[in-house]
Amino acid sequence: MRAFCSLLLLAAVPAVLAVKTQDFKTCSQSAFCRRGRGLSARAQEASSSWVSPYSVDASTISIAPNLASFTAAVKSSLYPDIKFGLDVRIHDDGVVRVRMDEVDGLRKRYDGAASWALVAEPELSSKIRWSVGKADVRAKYGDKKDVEVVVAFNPLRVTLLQGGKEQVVLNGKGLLHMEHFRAKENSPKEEPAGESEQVVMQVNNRAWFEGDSEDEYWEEKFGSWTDSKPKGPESLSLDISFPNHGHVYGIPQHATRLSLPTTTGENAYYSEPYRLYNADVFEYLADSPMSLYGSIPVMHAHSAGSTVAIFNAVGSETWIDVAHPSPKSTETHWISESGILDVFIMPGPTPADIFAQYTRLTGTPALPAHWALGYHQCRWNYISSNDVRDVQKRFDMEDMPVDVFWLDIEYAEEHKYFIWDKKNFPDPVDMMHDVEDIGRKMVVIIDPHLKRTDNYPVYQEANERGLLVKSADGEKDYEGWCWSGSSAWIDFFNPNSWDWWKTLFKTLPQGDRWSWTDSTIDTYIWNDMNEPSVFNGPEISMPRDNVHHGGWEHRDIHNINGMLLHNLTSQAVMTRTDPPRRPFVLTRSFYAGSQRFGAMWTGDNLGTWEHMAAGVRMVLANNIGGFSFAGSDVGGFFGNPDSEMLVRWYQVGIFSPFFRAHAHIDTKRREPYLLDEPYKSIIRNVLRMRYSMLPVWYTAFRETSVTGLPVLRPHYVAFPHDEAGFAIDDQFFVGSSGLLVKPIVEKGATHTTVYLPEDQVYYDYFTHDVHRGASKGKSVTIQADLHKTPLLIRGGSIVPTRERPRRSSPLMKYDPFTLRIALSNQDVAHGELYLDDGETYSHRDGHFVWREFIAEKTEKKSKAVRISSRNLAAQKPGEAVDGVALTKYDGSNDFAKSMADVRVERVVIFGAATKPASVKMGDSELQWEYTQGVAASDKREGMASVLVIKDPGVSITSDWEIVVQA
Ligand code: NBV
Repeated sequence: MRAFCSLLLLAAVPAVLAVKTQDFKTCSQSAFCRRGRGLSARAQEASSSWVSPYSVDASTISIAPNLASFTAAVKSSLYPDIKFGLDVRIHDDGVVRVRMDEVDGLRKRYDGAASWALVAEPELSSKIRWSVGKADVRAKYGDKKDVEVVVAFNPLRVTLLQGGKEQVVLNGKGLLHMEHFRAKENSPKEEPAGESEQVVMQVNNRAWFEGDSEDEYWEEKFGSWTDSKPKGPESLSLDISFPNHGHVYGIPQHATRLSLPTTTGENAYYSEPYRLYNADVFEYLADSPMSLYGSIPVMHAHSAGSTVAIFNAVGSETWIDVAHPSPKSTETHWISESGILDVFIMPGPTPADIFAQYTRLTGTPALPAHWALGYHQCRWNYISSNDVRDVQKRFDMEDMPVDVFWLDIEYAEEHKYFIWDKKNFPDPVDMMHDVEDIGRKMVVIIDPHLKRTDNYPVYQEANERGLLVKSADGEKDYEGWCWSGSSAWIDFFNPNSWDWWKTLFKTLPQGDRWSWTDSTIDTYIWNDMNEPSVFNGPEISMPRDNVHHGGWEHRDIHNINGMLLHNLTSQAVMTRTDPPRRPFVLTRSFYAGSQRFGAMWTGDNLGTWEHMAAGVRMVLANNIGGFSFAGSDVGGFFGNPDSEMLVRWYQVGIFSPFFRAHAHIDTKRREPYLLDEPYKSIIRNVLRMRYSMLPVWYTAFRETSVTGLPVLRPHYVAFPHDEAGFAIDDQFFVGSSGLLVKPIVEKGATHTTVYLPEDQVYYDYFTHDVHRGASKGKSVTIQADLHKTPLLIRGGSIVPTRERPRRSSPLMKYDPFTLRIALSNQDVAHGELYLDDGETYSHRDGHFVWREFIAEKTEKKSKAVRISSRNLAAQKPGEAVDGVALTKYDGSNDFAKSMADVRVERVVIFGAATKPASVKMGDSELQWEYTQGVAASDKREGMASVLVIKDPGVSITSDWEIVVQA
C-alpha cells in the first residue's frame, strides 16, 4: 500500500526523494488535454486560414430590459444541429461575465462551479447599455467611458478594451470548442460521409478542426485504471489572450515562479501546461507546472499600463498553456474536462481594483482569530497527552512564545477521526484545558475518509443517512483505501450532510446523535487529504466516474470538492457556541472562495533550500489568488534540516501569514528548544519578532478582510508601474505597513541584494542603516548574517509593535505599544493599527479600535514635526469592517474602553534632521534621547539619526499630539 511504502521511504535523506511522476498524468496521457492541445497545434499550422466555427446568431439577441445583460444563440458551423446559448452580463462594478452552455442537449453540462465560489449572485449594472450593430454588440462604460466590451458575431469573439487598447480577448485565436453531448452509437465520426457534398465537407471540416480520431471519447485508461466516461466527450477549450500584457500571475497551486513561465512556443520554459487537478503529490517538485493540492482558476495579466484578470469558474480538471508571442503580450489556452463556459473578466485597471473586483465575487478572506496569527507547533505526531504537556513545558522553560499545539492523525483510534486513542490520550479534555490555561489552543486533524466499520458512529450515521459518495454505478457506496484502511467519503454536495456534519463538532451531548463531547470549544480543526487523497485511486484520488449528489460525476466537481469540507467544518466550528466565535480551520485542498473559510498550507514540502524558496513564491501566488492566509511547513515536512536551514526557515515562517512548524513522523524531533546555541537563541528571537509584529499582521488582515488587498504584496502589486519589479518574487511587502522583506533561502548567506523600486529612503529594521532607492529602481546590499532577516521599513511608514516577550499572544492583550516612525524624504509618515477582541464577532457591532498615526511638518516650511494619533473609524464612516458598515461605530465602545489604559511606551523616529530643541505633549516636555545620524531628507547613506521618545504616557485608544521642535 502506498501509505506503508511512503513510511519506509521517508527515512531517506531529501536528496534521494523524488516525485513519482508516473502516478500523475501528463497532458499527452489525458485524452481531453491531448484533444485540446491538438486543436491548438492545428490552428497554429493553419495560421491565418484558421477560423473559429462558432458564431452568434444576431437575430436571436435578447437584451434584458434596463440591465446590462443579453442572451443570444450560438452555432458551430461544424454541427449545425447543435444549439449553444450565450449569456453576457456586465456587473455594477464593471466586471463582465461570459457564459455559454449547450442548449437542449442530450444531457446537461455541470453549471454549478460558480455557485460554490461566489458569495452571492452579482448585481448587474442598470446604467450600462448594449448597442447592437451589424457585426457585434457593444457597451461602453467606466468613469471616463473608456472601457468597452465588444461581442463580435462571426466568429464569436469577446473583447474587453480600455482606452481603445485590447485588454482581454476570448476566442481571438479560434480555440473555443465546447464538445457537445452525443450518443455513443451515433458518434459524429460515424455519420454517413459522402452522401452529399455538403455532408462530406462538414465531416472533413470537423476533422480539420477536431482531428480525425475519436480520441478516447468513451473510456480512458491510465496505469491500471479505466475511467468509464458514460457521458462521452464534453471538454471545453478556450483561448484567452492579453495582447498588451507581458506578465501573467496566479492560477495557484503550482510550485513555480510568480510571473508564470511559458509552456508553449519557442523557448517554452515548461513542456507541460499548468495543470489544475487537486492532487496529493508525494514529494512534489520545487519547480514544475504539475498539479498540487488546490486550484484557483484566477489569472492576473499585468503591464505598466494596466492590470486585468479573469476567473474561469470551472470545477473540473483544467490545463493552461501560456505563451508570450512578444515580450509585451500573452496568450493562454484553457482546456477543461467538463462544465459550462463561465468566465469573469475583471477590468482592473489597477491590481487593487482587481482584488476588489475578485473579492466582491468570491468574498474577502475572513478576519482570523488573533491567536491564529501566532506560532503553531505541529508534528506528526505528538504521541500522547503527556507528550503534549511536555512540549508545552519545554517552550515555557525556554521562554519561547507559542499559541497552538497540533495533533496529527495518530491521536485517533485506528484513524477514526474524532475518536481518541485512549491508551495514549486517556484524558483529552484535561490535556486541552492544560494547553488552554494561558489562552493557548489546540488544533486536531479531521480527515474526510471514514473508516468503514460498525464501531465508528460517524461512519455509521453517514451511512444510515445515505450521505456517502457513490461508485460509478451510482448505487454502491464508493470504497477506497486511506489511512483508516477501507474507507468511505462523505458527499458534501448532498445538502443533507451539512447540518449532520456541523452537529458532530458540538461539545455538548446532542440527544441520540453522536457529537464530540471529548473536545472543547477551544479545539480547532485541520482538514487534510481533502483533494480527496485516496491511496489506491487513480492519480491518488477518487475515480472520476464516481457519482455525487444530483448525479454529477466526480470529474465535474473534483477541484471544488475539498473546499466543501473546509466550508462546512468552518461553519461547524463557528457555531459550536452561541453567539458564534471565529473559527480556525486549516485546509490542504482549496478552490476559488476558500479564503472565506480559514487558512491553507502548501502541503508536504521537502526540507531543502529549493523548497524553502518555492514556498515563498507559492504563498505569494496564493495571495494573488485572493487567499492570503497561507504558509508552508516551517522546517520542511520531509527530511531533517540542519540548524542553519531551520533558522532560515523560521525567518521565512515569521513573514508568512500562517506560521506553523511541522514535520513527518519519521523525522527527528526538531522543536526549536532542542537546538544547540546559538541557534536556539536565534530562533527564540525570531519567534519574539513575530509576536512583536502581531499588530502589523492583524492590521493587514483587517485590510484584506475589507478590501481584498493581499496580506503579502509582491512588487507588481505594490508598484504596478515599475517594470523592473514585475518578475520579482523573492521579496515582498507586508500589507500596507511599509515593511519590505527579503527572506534568505540559501545556505551560507551573509548578504543579499534588495530591490528598491522608488526614490525613497528605506531603513534597515535592525541596524537602522539608511538605503536609498532611485526613481528607476535600484538594488542595494543588505547584511544578512544568520541572526538577521533582511527587513526594511519604507520611509513614510509608522509601524506599531508590542515588544514585551510573552509565552502566548493572549497574554499580550494589555501590553504597551512601540511606534517606529520611518520618516520619508519629505519628513512625513503614516501608519495604522487595528485591534479588537480577536475572538468573537463583536467588532461587527462596532467594538474595536482603529487608529491612524501621522508624522507631518507642523507647517509647510517649518522643521518641527507633529506626531499624532487619530480615530480612523471616525474618519472613514463609509468604510466597512469585516463586511459591516461603520455606522454603528462609537469611539467609546466597550472594547475601546477595556483598552483605555494600554499605552504607547516608546516612539522611535528614524531620520529626524537635527537634534530637537524640545519634544512636547501640550506644555510638558517628554523624556527623549537623540543619536545623530543620517537624516531622511539627506542624500547620504549610513546610520539613520534616531530619536527615542520614552513613555509619552498616551493611550493607544485616544487622540494625542506630540511636537518635536527642531
Ligand atoms: O496526517 C499525516 C500527514 C500530515 O502530517 C501532512 O501534513 C499532510 O500533508 N498527511 C499529509 C498524510 C500523509 C503524508 C505522507
